[in-house]
This record gives sequence, C-alpha cells and structure tokens, in this order.
Amino acid sequence: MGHYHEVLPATLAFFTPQSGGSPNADNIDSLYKIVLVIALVIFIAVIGALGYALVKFRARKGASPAQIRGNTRLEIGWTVGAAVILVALAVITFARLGSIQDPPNSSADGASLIGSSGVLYASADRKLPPNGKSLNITVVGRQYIWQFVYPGASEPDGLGAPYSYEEMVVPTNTTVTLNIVSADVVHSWWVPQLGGKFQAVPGYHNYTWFKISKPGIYTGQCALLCGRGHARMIATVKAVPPAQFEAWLAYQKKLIAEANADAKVARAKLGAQVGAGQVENP
Ligand SMILES: [Cu+2]
Repeated sequence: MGHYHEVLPATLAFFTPQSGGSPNADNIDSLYKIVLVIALVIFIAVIGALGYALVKFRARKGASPAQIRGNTRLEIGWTVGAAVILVALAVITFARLGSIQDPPNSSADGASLIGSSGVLYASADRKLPPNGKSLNITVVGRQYIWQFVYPGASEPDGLGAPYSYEEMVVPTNTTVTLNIVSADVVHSWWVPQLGGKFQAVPGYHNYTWFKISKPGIYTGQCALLCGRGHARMIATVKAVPPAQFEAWLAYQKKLIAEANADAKVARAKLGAQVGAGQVENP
C-alpha cells in the first residue's frame, strides 16, 4: 500500500490494480492511479463544459444561435494541451518503469540461502538485483497445475532440485526472481498483489520478480484459458520468515530424496522380476 491509498477514497481503490504484496505491484498501482486521476479531471472538465453548453445554449423560441466558423486560438489550445498531457504521462510512466521492472536487493534480514542458481541465461530480459543475488524459482505452467522448482539440484544435469506444486513458499524480505516457462500450452502467471501478469510460453522464458515484506498468503490463478482444467489452475505464494523457509526447503529436499530412494528400490525389484520372467508386459 503506497501513500496513494490514504489520499484516494476507498471507492477509487476498488477500481485500481491490487497491490500491497511487493514494491512492483505498488508501483503499478500508483502509476495507474496517477493516470486515472488525470483522466478523471479531464473527464469531469469535458462533461462539465458539455453540460453547461447544453443548458446555456438550449433551443428557445425565437432565439437564433451565433454562427461560428472555427476558432484558431481554441483549436491550437486543445491540440497543444492534449500533447502536453500525453508527454507528461509518457515522462511519468518512463520515470517509474524502472521501479516496476528492476528488482531491488534483498533486505539484510532476508534469506541467506540464495545466490546464483548456477545456470546462466542468455537473455536481455532477465533483470537481477544490483548485487546479482536473488532466490531464483522456475515457474512451470502445466495442464493444469503450477510447479515451482527451487535452486539446489543434487545432480549436475539439474535433477534432484527441490520443488512444490500449487503453493510456492518464499522467504520474506528476500528478492525472488521468477523464470516462467511452460511444459505444454500457453499459461499465464498472475498473483495480482505481487505484480504484473506474465505468460508461460512453451520454448520461451519470461522473467519477473517480487519481494514480500509481510508474511502471508497471496493468491493467484492461471490467467489464460489453457484447457478444460484451467479454472482449477490456482497458484498460492506463501511468504514466511527466512528461517521457516529454509526449514521448509530442507524438508522438501528430504521428502524428494526419500521418494527417489524408494523409486530406486522399486525399480531394482521390478527389474529383478522382469529378469525372472514374472512380469509380463512390464
Ligand atoms: Cu493454465
């Protein structure tokens, strides 16, 4: 919540983007409100002038209206006026774009379990914090579930990385960068309180970020019709204190390692059975 929330009435906030989760969402919201207020002032002035003219110059018996052919000063005035407003909006937008696109550094009390993910991306679109450190999570859109893959692969080929489905757990006061991809069709990642909407496109990477200061649950939903299970494709971001996040991540790693160990035993057993001819059509 930026200070615009205090200045503007609550009814106006109802019509503006959700915010309060991450600075980029707050900056999108305040930019939207600046444009909205300027547009409202112009709207009221135009409708007011129109209403005034309708009443003042309404048809009366015997009245003959003034015959006007152009007004150079007025025409130059509204052309220059509109151009000035357009330029002002463009300048304000570009001045604020950096705070929306560029992730800041994590706070001092953010998670320490972050750094380079060990993967280099050849992309000009991917923004990192000034110190280059963020918790990088790969968001995989898949019919019909979101998967979140964390750094910390145990194998050189990237396998064995901790992951979760539907609920992304993140540390507070930590800059989280997202690498958004798709395993099948186009999906759209959108947790409104944490910033803008980004598509998950097969064969392509999209990048965004957020930084949450308040622990809590931020909800979202796949924002692009991706098939008949689309409505169930929900996403939740749960922000917890860094220590709690590190414990959660360690637990996920343990669960995945255990499941992989079980699978290895099951595979060996199955292989032995196949060898003994006990399983047909394995
Ligand atoms: Cu989807």
